Amino acid sequence: MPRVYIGLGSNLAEPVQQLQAALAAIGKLPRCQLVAVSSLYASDPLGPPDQPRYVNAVAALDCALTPLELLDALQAIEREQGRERKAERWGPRTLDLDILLFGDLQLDEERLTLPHYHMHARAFVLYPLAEIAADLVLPDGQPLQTLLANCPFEGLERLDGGDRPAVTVG
Ligand code: A4P
Ligand code: MG
Repeated sequence: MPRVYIGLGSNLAEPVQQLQAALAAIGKLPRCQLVAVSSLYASDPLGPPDQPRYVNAVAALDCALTPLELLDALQAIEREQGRERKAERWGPRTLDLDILLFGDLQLDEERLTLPHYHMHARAFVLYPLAEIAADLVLPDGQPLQTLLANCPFEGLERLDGGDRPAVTVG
């Protein structure tokens, strides 16, 4: 089964609880096995600044669904948790579930781009990901540690008070 990484984000209506509810729902997806979850991180909003801070995390899943089946299932969870899609780009949301990586798959389709198009430079994705997959290499051959070395731990706060994941390169 391919190893899949999902980025979770919320900045409305009790974000920590939103992420916990989403993780419980992801844990019940058919033909999938939840294998790891990072700490939760508070993060400064990327996009319009007049919105609350986000809570972000990354989960690892072994998944026998097709990528589009998984996207449908994740969007159903978003809807279930009151996600509204508004015109404003990168505006506040109760829950955002992004498929960051689906094994080594590289895809550029209307509904799905893999790896997720913005993951390479976002601290709120890379640091939680490094907690659960420090040795990961992206499908294009880039080690996660190289991306981390170029992405400052800025505007991020680990909510369990633990140390940030170590960067071993750079
Ligand atoms: N889509 C394409 N590829 C994917 C993928 N790999 N995973 C399509 C999930 N969806 C994918 O997404 C729009 C469409 O992208 C989907 O219908 C799907 O077919 P959306 O969730 O409706 O909209 P969005 O999330 O607002 O758009 P976008 O561009 O994906 O935004 P991002 O990149 O998700 O950024 N700041 C902080 N601190 N933390 C955050 O989590 N998140 C965002 C949203 C902005 N600022 C943030 C955070
Ligand atoms: Mg999204």
